[in-house]
Amino acid sequence: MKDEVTTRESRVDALGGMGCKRKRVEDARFTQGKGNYVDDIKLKGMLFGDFVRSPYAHARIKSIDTSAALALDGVIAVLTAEDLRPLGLHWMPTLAGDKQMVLADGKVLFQGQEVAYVVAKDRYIAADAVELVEVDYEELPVIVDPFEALKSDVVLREDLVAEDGSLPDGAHGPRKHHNHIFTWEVGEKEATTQVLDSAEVVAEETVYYHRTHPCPLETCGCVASMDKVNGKLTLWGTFQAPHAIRTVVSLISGIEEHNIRVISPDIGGGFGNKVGAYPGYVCSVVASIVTGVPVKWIEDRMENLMTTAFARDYWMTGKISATKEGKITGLQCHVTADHGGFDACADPTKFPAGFMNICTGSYDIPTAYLAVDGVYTNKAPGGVSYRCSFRVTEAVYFIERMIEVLAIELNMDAAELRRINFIRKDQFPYKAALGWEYDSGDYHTAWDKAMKAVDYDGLRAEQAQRVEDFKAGKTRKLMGIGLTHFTEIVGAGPVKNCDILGLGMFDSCEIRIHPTGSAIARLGTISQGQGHATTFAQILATEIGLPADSITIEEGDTDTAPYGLGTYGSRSTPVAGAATALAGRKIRAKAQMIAAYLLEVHDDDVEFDVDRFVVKGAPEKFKTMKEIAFAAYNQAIPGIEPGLEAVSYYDPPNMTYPFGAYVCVMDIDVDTGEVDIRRFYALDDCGTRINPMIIEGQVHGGLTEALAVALGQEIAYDEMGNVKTGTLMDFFLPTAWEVPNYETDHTVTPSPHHPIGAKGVGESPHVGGVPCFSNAVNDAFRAFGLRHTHMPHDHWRIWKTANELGLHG
Ligand code: PCD
Repeated sequence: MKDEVTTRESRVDALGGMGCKRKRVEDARFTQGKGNYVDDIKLKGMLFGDFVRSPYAHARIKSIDTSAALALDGVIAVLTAEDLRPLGLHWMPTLAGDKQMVLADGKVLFQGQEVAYVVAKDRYIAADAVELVEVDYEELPVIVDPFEALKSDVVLREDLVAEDGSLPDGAHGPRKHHNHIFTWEVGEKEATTQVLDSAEVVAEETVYYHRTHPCPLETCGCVASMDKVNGKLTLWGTFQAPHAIRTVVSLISGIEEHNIRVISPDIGGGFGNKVGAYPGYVCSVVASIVTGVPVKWIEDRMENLMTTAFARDYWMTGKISATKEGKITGLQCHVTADHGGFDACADPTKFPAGFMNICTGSYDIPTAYLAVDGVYTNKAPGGVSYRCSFRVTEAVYFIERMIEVLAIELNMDAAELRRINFIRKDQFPYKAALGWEYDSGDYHTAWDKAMKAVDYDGLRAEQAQRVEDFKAGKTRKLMGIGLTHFTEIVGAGPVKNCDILGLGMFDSCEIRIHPTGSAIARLGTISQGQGHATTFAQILATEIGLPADSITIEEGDTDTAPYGLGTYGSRSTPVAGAATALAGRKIRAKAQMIAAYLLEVHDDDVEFDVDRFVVKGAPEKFKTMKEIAFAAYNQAIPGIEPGLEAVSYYDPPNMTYPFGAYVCVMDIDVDTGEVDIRRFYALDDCGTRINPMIIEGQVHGGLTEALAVALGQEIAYDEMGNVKTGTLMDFFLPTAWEVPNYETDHTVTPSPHHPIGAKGVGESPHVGGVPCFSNAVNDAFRAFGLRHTHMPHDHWRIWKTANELGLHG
């Protein structure tokens, strides 16, 4: 028999399970233009929506005249807040417990805000009609600086001030000023102050993480189709959380949830941009309900950059203390968080500043205190976790800059300072001063491996020589060595801590095995390019012993997929990946009973072996999973239901804490401000690795977005609130030209609580990459007296730094 001569190893290989570099199954369609994106959806009689947007950042709306637009041939309707008011849909709830105007209700609060929604027969007519809507604005004073906002008499959110002038509490407690949103405090204030006051060495710095924006290739959009005959609404859209969108649409429209079907088809990148709900979705749904035909809305690039959810915009002022020998004793951080016109941050409810309280980083810091003040300004709302788990990138940038500044203060090597403060392997699970319990880590091993790989001492010697040469006039190029050791926190859940709009952050997987031994598994998450169809099949192949190639993974259709909270915050592997493994184990448990019956032994006398159950002690007696699958459908087995299906809803006991050690080596031309990245070494530890090739791709992508953010990508405003970087001419999107060669490496420290030991990885390279690039730029100037300079480090800013340090002679 063929099976008897097949080795165990070759049976493992044939599955294409965990740990192998399985080729991405989705790429067959993506690379041949066969993907099915929202804008590919074309329905009979479909109409198109487009927005009239405010040219002003702060203005009162005195009147809107839609008559000329309505008179244009092909225009079906023009919606304003007045039309939505009777339905109660002129405002909508945000993910952060605030509310946001769907269409301008009396005033506008940021440039590009939605004022009216034109519905027309095609996109071009809609765009022409937008030009014909006449809006009479009265300009109001504009506030773009959050510190100014907290002092100003100008009230941005008149809806949040009571008639007697008092300030009602916000979603996160009392407010200090009419432009203040919340204060969030974690840790021990008094104790930290005491530690800082009595410390031998204290370093202090203000670190600004500039406002930027995720820039997926595909912008946001949707197609709403109300079928008035059977009362069903179908909504296709670029949603990172389709089930949550279904629930929200049901709650705000009153349509029962079973009558709403939300479909996320292929998505051209998400990066956090597609987590929240936008006015375009609400207006398209209303327009379809009113007209009875499908309505499509797709943003253009400028609309995407200027109006959908921003990222970062955190002013972080910190103090870090240490002994003379460099042992860190305390950390304090105050953040002024610019949230724009509405608080629409996509964070779990209890965390108004996301997971900013991971800001003690990879270090054993006994005492810490964090306070965050959220502030309204005349900028676009949002606050998404652009390739990071809810403000983790801000937290890591903060601590990794503070470590560098402390190293300067101590006159110490920054690599050594890190090494003596890392949480030790034997301290895990480690309870951090700001509340989190890190599941596992081995930072020293990773760090030493990184230092060795790049020949750290050699690099420092070369750098010292370069400084000499520069001073001697032999070169105009400085050398920077950027170091970062980051710890991430990904995989929200636990339901007890984390919910979005009251929806607990669990996730799910449902598996059906077909009689011939192939399968379909559906998940509550949704891939935006990460390769879920490839990797989740690998998890299952290993768990249930059927080849990955025989397993279809389906996500994104709420009519068929089990409820889940979606894909962002690198939560798919930690949460849905765990659900997948556990659903697989349920399948295996039933398969075991079937196998025992077929082999005429007791359940406990068979054991799982790669792709089969064998009788213990008699390996020649076995039933393959394929045979068992067939038996599940064709045998009447006493006491066992026919069929082979399982579902698992997984509420993780804790988050997972991936980490990594990165080194960047760059040359900086002092006269032009240009940087040349000579080397970038990235060691990632994401626990058990499902697909090393996909991980490498994730690291390349995350590092490239890190390079973008650190070296130029920014949403900048002038003092009038005009967005200065609203096109790809001004907004930096790196191409092959700017991207260096990345060297990837890894260690494996499994998560102790995850069923397969895996942690997330998709965001790590971004979270670790941003401080690493930034530290390299700062480090290049350390020998010339620089402590800290703000990102983004574009050529002009670098030139300016060099100039301010007197390096231009
Ligand atoms: N993995 C493996 N292993 C491990 C882990 C992981 O293999 N250990 C793989 C998985 O399976 C997948 C990936 O890797 O496939 C990823 O994963 P994760 O980490 O879990 O994540 P997810 O959840 O899936 O996803 C998410 C992420 C995010 S978050 C982001 S931004 C980004 C990243 O993802 N995005 C994106 N990546 C990416 N890619 C692409 N292509 N696209 C996109 O869009 Mo947020 O929060 O949203 O901001």
